[in-house]
Amino acid sequence: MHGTSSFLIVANRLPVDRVGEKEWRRSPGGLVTAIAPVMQRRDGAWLGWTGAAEEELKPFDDDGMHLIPVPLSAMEVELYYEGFSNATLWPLYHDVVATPVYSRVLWDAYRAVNDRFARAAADAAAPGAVVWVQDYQLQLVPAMLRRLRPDLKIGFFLHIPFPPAELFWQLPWRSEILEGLLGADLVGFQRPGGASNFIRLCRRLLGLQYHRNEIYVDGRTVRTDAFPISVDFGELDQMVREPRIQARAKEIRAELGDPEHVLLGVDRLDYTKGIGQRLKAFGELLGDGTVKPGEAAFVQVATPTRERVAEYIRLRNDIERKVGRINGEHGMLGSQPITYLHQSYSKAELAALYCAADVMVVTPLRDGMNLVAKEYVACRHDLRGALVLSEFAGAADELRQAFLVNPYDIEGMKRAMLAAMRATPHELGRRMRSLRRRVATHNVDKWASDFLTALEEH
Ligand code: ADQ
Repeated sequence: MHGTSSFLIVANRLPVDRVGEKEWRRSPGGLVTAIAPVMQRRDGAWLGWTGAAEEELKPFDDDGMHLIPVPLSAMEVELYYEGFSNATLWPLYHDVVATPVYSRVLWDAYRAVNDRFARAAADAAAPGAVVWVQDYQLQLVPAMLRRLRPDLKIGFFLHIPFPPAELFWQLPWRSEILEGLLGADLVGFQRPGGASNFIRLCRRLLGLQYHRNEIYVDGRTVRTDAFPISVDFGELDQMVREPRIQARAKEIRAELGDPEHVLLGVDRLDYTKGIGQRLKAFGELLGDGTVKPGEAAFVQVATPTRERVAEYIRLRNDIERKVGRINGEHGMLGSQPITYLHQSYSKAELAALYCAADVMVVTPLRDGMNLVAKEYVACRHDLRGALVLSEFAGAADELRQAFLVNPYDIEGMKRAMLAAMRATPHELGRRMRSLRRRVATHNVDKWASDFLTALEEH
């Protein structure tokens, strides 16, 4: 018996968060917004975990979407999610900026959970359905699903970087992961470099033949390409024109003591985001007197994330110590150079923060894309504001008019932050106009439709 969904998204998490006992709210994020219309047009469904362990829920409808929960036990959350996904794959795929954990117990759990997702997808999909599998937690699903349902059209998109062969080689289960991905008809990456790393590995590790961006495996052709993800430019551009957002932005500046320059960082509290490096650079600008206390305020919003994984506990302590030290050395009664907020905010509050910030500081050590950089650009129709952006973010391929920096180079970061603070309105306008042109024409709708068109034409 096959299911009835002719379009299926398979992701680690469902696109809704629980509010209260029985209520759900659509999770923020462009992916859902971009996919929702396709789901409604095609009788689509979304398959994923609810975010709570040991919970068995029947499929349900919410916000016009058909949602199919996949249960995880508490042990699986620890071994598959916190373990293999976030303590093995996440650091390995981000240039080993933290040391990956290689453990057979974690791998076994990853394989078992991927198998459960594949079976659930096989049950839900209508004959010949299009199935789009998302991200690093589910890399074995394409091949597992193909074995169960060879009639399906299967796409896979990796939201994080795909590492160079020299790093991927470390993984004890490197062939299994590649074979898992090769079950898809189309394997999408954020950057062209991800696709070429993948092709190179398929050739060297599995001895497969390829031509340009097509790999030949078991008499099938697997296509691979780059599809840089983006944001809902129109929605953000509209939102920041609302008087309430502009008023809130003014209020934020006033609360900060109306400094000449407001600098802003917005990230999940993750060691790949380069938060410590940017705070160090800002602290040194204060320390060497280049920036006077009271002249500039740095707001760092860091959303809590993966709080039970050891590296994240270490990172939180490290950042909080750094903030304390800089504020202790350079603060004054009633005014501190860094405002650190370990909290999540609504879309509207984030938009107001973006509008209040003269300099947006986005300095990951490695990042698949980085949506925060694109959100900032989408919010600056006033053509003011400067974006300081790491060369190691996928977004740097497109946002060439940002103040590009190497986050490992503290002197270079100080220079870039200073240049951004001192730039003339004319220069800022020129840069922002070009950045906005890019994000407006390459928004999240284009990302989703480019991927799905390529998959369906395959
Ligand atoms: P992330 O690593 O989560 O995403 P990012 O692309 O910046 O990184 O997306 C973060 C999202 O969370 C943004 O939409 C941002 O607005 C939101 N956010 C951040 N801090 C917040 C806060 N305090 N309160 C509320 N919302 C907050 C992964 C990859 C990226 C890739 C995306 C999408 O690591 O490289 O760009 O997926 O593919």
